[in-house]
Order: sequence, then structure tokens, then C-alpha cells
Amino acid sequence: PKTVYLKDYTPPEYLIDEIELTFELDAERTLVRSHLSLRRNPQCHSECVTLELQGEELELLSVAVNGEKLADTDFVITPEAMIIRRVPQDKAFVVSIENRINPAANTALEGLYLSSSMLCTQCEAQGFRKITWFLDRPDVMTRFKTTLIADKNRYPVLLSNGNRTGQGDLADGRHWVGWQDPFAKPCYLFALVAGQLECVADEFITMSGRRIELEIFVEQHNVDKCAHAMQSLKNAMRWDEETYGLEYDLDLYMIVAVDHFNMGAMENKGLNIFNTKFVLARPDTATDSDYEHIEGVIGHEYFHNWSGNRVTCRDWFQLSLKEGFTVFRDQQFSGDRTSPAVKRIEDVNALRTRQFAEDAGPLAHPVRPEAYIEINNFYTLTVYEKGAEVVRMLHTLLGSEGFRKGCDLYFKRHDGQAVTCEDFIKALEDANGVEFGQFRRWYAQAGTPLLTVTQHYAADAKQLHLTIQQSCPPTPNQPVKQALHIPVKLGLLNQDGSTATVRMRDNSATEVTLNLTETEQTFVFEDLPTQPVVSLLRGFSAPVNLNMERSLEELAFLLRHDSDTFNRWEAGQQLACQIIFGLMTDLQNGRALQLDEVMIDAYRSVLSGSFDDLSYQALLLALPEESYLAGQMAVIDVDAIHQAREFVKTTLATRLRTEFQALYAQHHRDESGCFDAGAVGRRRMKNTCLSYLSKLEIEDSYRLATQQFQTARNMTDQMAALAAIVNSYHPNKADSLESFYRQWEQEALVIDKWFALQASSSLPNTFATVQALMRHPAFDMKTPNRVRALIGAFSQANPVHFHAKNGEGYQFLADQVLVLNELNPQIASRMVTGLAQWRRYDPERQALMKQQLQRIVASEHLSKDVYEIASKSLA
Ligand code: DPP
Ligand code: ZN
Repeated sequence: PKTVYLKDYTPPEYLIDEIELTFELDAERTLVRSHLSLRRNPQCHSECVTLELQGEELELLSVAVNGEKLADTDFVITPEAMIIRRVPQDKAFVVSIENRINPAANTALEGLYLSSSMLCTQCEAQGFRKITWFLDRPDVMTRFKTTLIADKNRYPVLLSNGNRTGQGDLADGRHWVGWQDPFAKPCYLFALVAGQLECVADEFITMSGRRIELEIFVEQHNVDKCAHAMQSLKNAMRWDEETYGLEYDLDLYMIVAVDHFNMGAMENKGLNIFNTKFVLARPDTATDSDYEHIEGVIGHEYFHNWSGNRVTCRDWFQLSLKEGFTVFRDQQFSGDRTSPAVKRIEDVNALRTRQFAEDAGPLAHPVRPEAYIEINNFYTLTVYEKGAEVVRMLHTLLGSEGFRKGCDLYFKRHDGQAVTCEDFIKALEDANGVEFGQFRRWYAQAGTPLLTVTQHYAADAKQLHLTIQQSCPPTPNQPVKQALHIPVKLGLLNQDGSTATVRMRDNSATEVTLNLTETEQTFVFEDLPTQPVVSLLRGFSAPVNLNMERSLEELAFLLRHDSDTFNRWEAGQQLACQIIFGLMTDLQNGRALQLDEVMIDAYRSVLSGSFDDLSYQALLLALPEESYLAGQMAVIDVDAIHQAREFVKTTLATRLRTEFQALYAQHHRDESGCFDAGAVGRRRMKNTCLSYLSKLEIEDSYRLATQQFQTARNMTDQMAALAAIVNSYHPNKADSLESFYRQWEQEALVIDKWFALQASSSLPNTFATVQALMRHPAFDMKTPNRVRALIGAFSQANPVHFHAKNGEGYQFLADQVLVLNELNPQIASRMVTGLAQWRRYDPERQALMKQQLQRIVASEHLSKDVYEIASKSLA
């Protein structure tokens, strides 16, 4: 397969100003007619007279230039393109194409496909070429006019981008609807939907007083699960006006929810298409975190209307231009809507466990990648989450106001254009009169930097000297790294826990941002009569690893006193990490395990503390996840991690049982249907207690779990109770799973939870359960959500069983990847990532994982998607 390089970018030779598209829709035989108004790109001076349009898996019926049908000798069709040998050079011209496609056969879910009984599209990144031949690249921006024709009974609702321009009935039981999008857009933002859909409608009045119709389309049985999505949309629209001064631009905003979707959602202009997972919610079917994710994703796609659609990407290497920025925007939004402290911790937690692993493995790539085989493989944690961290650092360096000024200039300067990450930085610089020279390296350099910190307190001079060294490990194709510009937020604490003043030369403040730009720098803080405790990298001000020696006591002190909510939580995490790693060493040396009293005291004090934000309190009690611990180890020992962590959890539950029980009782009440921060926090705190108590494997906890399971009237509580049952030796496990299944059989998203919960259990026999679930009538390889729930959860959220010593987990995954490869390459390649980290394990496991990767690479009909991930993993 061919590699595409950023350095080879050239502007398009032709532009398409307008397209008139007509679809005669049918599940098996859809006819597409398109008229493209083309002209040479004045900015491009190549001599060639041919025109190459991208197209894949299309059946050509006819092609004409300026109304004249082309003869077979006038053009060539390859598996990837149509090349017309000669087109007019001196004036605009029209290419007319008729072709046929088969949506029902499209299991890759790219282009036009069938989901349940509705037809829908997914064109990002390169799906439009599976609909018709086109210049399928984001820097070709076109005005779309679309006419949809279909059987009126089967497809009463016909949607596309922009505004509805007309509709009517046809003689043969069919009808048509016309659409026009006044904004030129790249074809990846094209969308159409046809089906029997119900519309939930509302409206929004913009800051300039315009009335926008809001419409959410779902299947009949989901009409009662749209209220939260609708409210989230209105919240997002208001927030973007208030925070960025950005107003919606069309008169209509539509969202359609579909069952079969490769991604979370898609920001098509005026017609977002969503995975049902990020739209549908009712208190009894969706958990609190589902509610939060829905608001976040609805916000994300809405925010793309400016950061992505009005200003789009020049080429796909610039993907983070829209994704990193938009993730940052949705993080800000969610933080404002819920709790900024909790949101930040959750985001950092996800970044460190998942993106840091990606950045440390064979698939590491810069936020702005330099090469790809299959662009779909680059919708990664690095492009999205690290990309958002890069934008966050720019926000930190400029401050809110400076950042806003920069964004204003960016949107003004580039409205209607397809631009680059460089253009974004330049706008921030120009608006603020600053230079970000060295900072740009964040876009080009892969790998997670490591900060090594040493401190020296000079009592006589009353000074603290803090030395920070930065380094960054080698990554594929980048053996040597350059120093980055890293903003490091710092605060100091007095011995009594109060805030110490940070004095550097003549500046003094309660908190400073250090600009680390060299490989080693020493910062001096003055006027400190006693040695302060350093609180470093506050708010996780840069996506780096921190190596700083701390005693358990110092960490416990920070957990009690740090005024920075992130660092307070982080101190608890580091405390737990140190203790768990100590226990792992004991395990490996056959010593009896004992939990340090420092840990018990620290947790007792969190349990007895008074917190306004109970979600935050619950987070302080959550032990670092196994995957985070794994990321800290040179050679990952999944069993030792699991055993040591379970020991800590069980011991805490035993020693602090009274406290956990009391808090459970205090916060347990029926507040179903309440989603304010108070109710969400109480549920979170209570269910954290339940999770600890269930480790005791005693009658009391079993009863608690059963009671909650049977009486819960919201999914958060029901699911937490079921998890407590499934992850313990609870006597009613089989019955509970069975009754849950029967209760929710009709709710696909709830059944996904049922699959995922079982697949991620660390208890014995899970692998047999997973194999049995593969044969369950509700399992379906063609439904991405189901595949992620079962195969994804097992391979990515069940370290103990996936990494079973005999290699059965690896073989199972490779088998499924090869099946999925034929059906849906995007999903298949996502599943391969379970094997990508093979070098991090012991030699036996390495060999077994490698063997499966080799088997995948050697198999026939391998998609570009799977080939790229598997072969790069082996490299
Ligand atoms: N739909 C995906 C997202 O919003 C890709 N743009 O991130
Ligand atoms: Zn996005």
C-alpha cells in the first residue's frame, strides 16, 4: 500500500465551485447523478490537461463533459479513480456523471449505507468517493445542491445539508425533497439521511435574535430519549456565543441518531449524524456518565460548525487543527457545565492511560502526522487528546483574554478557508504580538516528554532552587528530540498547609507559570523562611510525565492541603502508585503483603472530609487504574498489578468498612431523574462505597448490592449494583445478569453495557463467557457498538484475561480482527491496537502477541487500515 506524505502536499489543480447531486435512493440500487462545475485552480500552474477524480467501488453508467458523453477512449477507470484524458483549460466546464451504488452491501459504513432500515452517510475522511467520483480532499470547497428521490412509504423523511428548497410527490409512489447548502464545504461534510424517522423539534434564538429550528430525528421507539440531547444542543449554542462570540449560521440544525456508526458522531454541515450512544438517554436507560458524554459530544459536533466547517483543514495531516481545538472547546464546555475539577481529572486520566501509551509505542506519531497509509487510522488519541492539550497550553500561555483575541482573528482571517495548524498559531501570535517559535515543536515531535525535578532549599539565603530537566524518548522515525517550550504551573505550600507566596526576583504571586524552554533550567524562589512543599504542574499544565522524588508523607500532606484541585487528586494517585509498586515488589519476592498506615489514614481523612463536590471526593477515593499502573512499568506484569491493587482495595474496604457503610447510607436516596451536580455526586460517592464494600465478599455487601439492583430506578445505580455483583462472588450473579438482560432486551445501548461488563470482569472463566457471548443471538459483528462492547472491552479493558499466559486471548483477538477486516476495516484496525503494545510484556507474551500480529499481516485481502496498524506495530 502507498504512503501519503505531508511534504508532498500540492494545491488542487482544479476546483469544483458547485455540485448538483440527485439521488434515486434504494437500499440495494441507488442511482447517483452529479453535475460538477469545475475550473482550473488559478493558484496551480501545472501543465497537465487531464482530470483525476477519486472514486471507489462505484458502478459507472455514463460520464459527459459539457453535455457531451465521453467515449470509452476518453477516460480510464482505476480501482481508485476516474481519469479524464482531456478537459477544457481556459474556461469553466461541467462534468456529469451517473453511477450506481449498493448501500445494503456496504458493511464498512463509509459512504452511503444502510443502518437498520434507514439510509445514511459517513464521508469523513474519504467516504464521499464511495458515493460518486469527486475531488475528495478538504481543500476543495463546493456549494452543494442535492435532490433526494425515494419511495415515500419506506423513506418518508429525506434530509441533506443546508435548507430545504422544495418537495413534491412523483407518480410512482415516490417523492422528492430538494436541499441547498449556501456555504461552500469540502465533500467530507456532505450528508444525507432517508428513513422512517420521528422528529423531535425545538428552537433556539441566537444572540443576534435569529430563530433557529432544532430537529432531532430518531426511530419511533426512541422519541422518549431525546430531551437531554436537545437541551445539550441549546446549552452548547449559548455557550459558544458567550465564550467565543460564535453564532450559528443556518436556519436549521438537524441531528440524526443511527445504530450503526464507526465513530461517535459527525459534524456534517447542518445535519449531524450521531451514534445513538451519544444522543439517546432516559434516566432509567442511561448513566450519569452517559448523560455527560452526550452533552460533551453534542457540544463537540456543534462547535465544529466554526472550528472545522467554517474554517476547515487544508489536508488531513492538519486534522488536529479542527479536532484538537474542538476537543479543547468541548472540554471547556463540559467543565463549565459540570465541575471543572472533575472534568479536568477525568480528561487527564484518559490522556495519561491511553494517549501516553500510544505515544510510547510503535504507533506514536506527532499531533500533526507526517505520513499515513490510511487516514482513518489517524483519528487517534494523539491527534484529538494531545492536540487538545497543545491548544490548552496556548490558552495557558496567552491567558483567557489573549486566547480569545487570537481565536477571533483566526475565525475572521480564515472564514471560508481550508488552512493549517501553522495558520492557527500565526493568528494567535498576530493577535497578541507574541512569538511561539519553539512552541511549534509540539505539533511536529512525537513522544511524551519527561520532566525530572530536583530541589534544593538554602536555609541561609531563604531560597528554594528548583531544577527541571526535560527529555523525550525516541519514537518511530524520530530518534533525537529537541527541547520543547513547556508551561509548568507552580504553587508553594507552607508547612502548615497554607499558601506560601511565590517570589521570583521582584514578582510575587500565589501561583506562577514557569516557561521551561531549555533541556535544563533552574528556578529560584526567594524569601522563604522555612522549606515549602512544592506543588508542580498544577492543573496538569502540560502533557508530560513528572519524575520528582516524594515521600509518602509529603504526598499525604498534599492530598490534604493542596489548593489546586488537580494536584490534590494527583498526590493521592501518586501515593497509591508508590504503595502498589512497593506491594508488587513484595509479591515478586514472595513477601507477605501489608498496607502502609499512611494510605489508610489518607483515605480515612478523605472519607471524613467535608466536600461540596461529592464527585470530586469520589475521585479522590478511586485507585489508579490497572492500565495507568501498567504504563509506569518497564515490563508490564498484569497479574502482579492486579493482585497488588486488589489487595489495596480489599484492605481499605476492610479497615474503613464503617466509614464506607456510613457514607453509603448517608448518600443513598432515590433521586432518579435528577441530574444536578448534587444528585450526580451523591450517586457517584455512594457507588464508590459500594464498589469497595463488594470487595469484602460478605453477606452484608451482597445484600446491599442486591437491594440496590432490585430497587434502582436509574441506570447509574442499577449498573453500579450489577457491576458489584458481577465483579464479586455474589451468589445471584447468573440470575441478576439474566433478569437485567430480559428487562432491557429492547434497548440496544443497555445491552451493550451488559456485554461490556461481562467481558471486562477479572474473575475466573471470563474467557469462556466471552466465547459464549460471541454466540449470543444479540451479538452482531456488523454493529460497531456491539463489537466494541464485547471484543473491545475484553481486549482493552481486561488485562488479566486478555493477557492470559497461554495466549488464548491474543489468538481470539486476531481471529476476530480477520473476520472484521472483511466487514469493516475501520473497526478491525481499532481492534488491532490491543496487540500493538507487545514489546511492553515479558518474553513469552511478547512472542505470543507478535505471532498473532504476524499472522494478521500475512493474511490475504488485508485492508490498508489493518495492514498499517499491524505492520507498524511489528516494525
Ligand atoms: N466525527 C468525528 C469528530 O467529530 C470526526 N470529525 O471528531
Ligand atoms: Zn471532532
